[in-house]
Amino acid sequence: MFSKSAVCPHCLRKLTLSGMKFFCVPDEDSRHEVHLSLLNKIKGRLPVCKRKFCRNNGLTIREAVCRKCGESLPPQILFHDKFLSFCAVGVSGAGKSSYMTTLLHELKYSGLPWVLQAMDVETTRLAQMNEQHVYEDRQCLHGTTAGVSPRPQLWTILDNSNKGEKIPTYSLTIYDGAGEDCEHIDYTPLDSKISLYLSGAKMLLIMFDPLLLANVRGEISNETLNASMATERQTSAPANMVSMVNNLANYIRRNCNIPPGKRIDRRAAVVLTKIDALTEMLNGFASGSTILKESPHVQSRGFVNSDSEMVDLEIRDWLTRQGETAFLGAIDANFKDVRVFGVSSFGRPPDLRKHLAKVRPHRVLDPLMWMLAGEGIIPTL
Ligand SMILES: Nc1nc2c(ncn2[C@@H]2O[C@H](COP(=O)(O)OP(=O)(O)OP(=O)(O)O)[C@@H](O)[C@H]2O)c(=O)[nH]1
Ligand SMILES: [Mg+2]
Ligand SMILES: [Zn+2]
Ligand SMILES: [Zn+2]
Repeated sequence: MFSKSAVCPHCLRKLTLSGMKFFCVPDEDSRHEVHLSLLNKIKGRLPVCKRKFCRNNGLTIREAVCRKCGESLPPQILFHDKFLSFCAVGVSGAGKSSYMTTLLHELKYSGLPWVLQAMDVETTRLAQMNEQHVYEDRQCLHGTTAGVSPRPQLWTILDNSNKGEKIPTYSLTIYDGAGEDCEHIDYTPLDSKISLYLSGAKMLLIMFDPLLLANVRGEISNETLNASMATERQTSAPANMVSMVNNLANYIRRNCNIPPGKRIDRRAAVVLTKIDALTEMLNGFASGSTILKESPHVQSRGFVNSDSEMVDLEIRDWLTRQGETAFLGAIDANFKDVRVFGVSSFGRPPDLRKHLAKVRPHRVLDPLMWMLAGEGIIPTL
């Protein structure tokens, strides 16, 4: 039976069986629509091709489009138990796409009792390309194309931890756009899709690049700095994170009809990226800090709240020492449910030729575990 809470990942409207149009695609050049039978509707099942002489005759259809927005959808999306989604925001070069790449890799190989599957070919293609780039060619990614709406990346998580007969499945949608588009969020008419993703995602990942802070730039070597910045776009004018957070919040308020004085009722994970580069700093994190330790969540099979609260505190303290109280003020004033995280996607800075050493991600799963705990999928310990 399909889920009552399904949403279209493209237009974020509620999705039902009758809200989809189904197609049988026997070969590349031909496709024909297949209608739902009354029995399909009653039983909540996908239709089957009944056309005589069609080579797919008798097979369940595998292509569909959303009737509301016309975008194509994997029909199996309807049959998930939970719908999770997050949207990454942050200036260009903050490390969003690198983070997504290592996050997915860790999800696959971390030893969690989960199986991760792409739901459509585009998600598979992008993931394979990024994975090849980072893990095999050991290269940094290119900047995400600006000015076009990013395709939502559609994943299924099969939860094998449940020993019952039915394996729970979760749909995980990832929106990773171009930083350039986030930077102008409040004053250029944005692609209407990006705005939808921002207002519709269950959790926002606000990615914060510490290498943009004047204090940090003064303390770490030029080598590390140059290797850890997106050369094409990022080296000039460090963007102001405070105004970005405020603009983002105003934007969500407007789109979701939240009055200015009210905090936004949405999970916001503030993620400090590239923390590997900060180990050079004298004024960095003290040795023995929790943030530098191995993350405990995966091993504990749950979200260890005390660990996460400690990391949150350590980063807030660090940001305060860098004089960034305005940024902390901005996130706390705008979002009700905020937690600060620190991650390193690569584990150490790339070399000057942008070549990566063996990739050893640090704490990249933490923000996701926080979201899963909030959804009741894993326990909070
Ligand atoms: N030291 C260090 N550098 C990183 C890390 N992750 C990313 N970088 C650097 O940051 C650059 C930009 O990373 P991306 O992931 O492409 O950034 P993005 O936020 O997706 O950028 P846009 O797509 O332009 O919005 C990379 O080329 C690396 O040089 C990290 O974990 N450590
Ligand atoms: Mg990107
Ligand atoms: Zn739709
Ligand atoms: Zn057919």
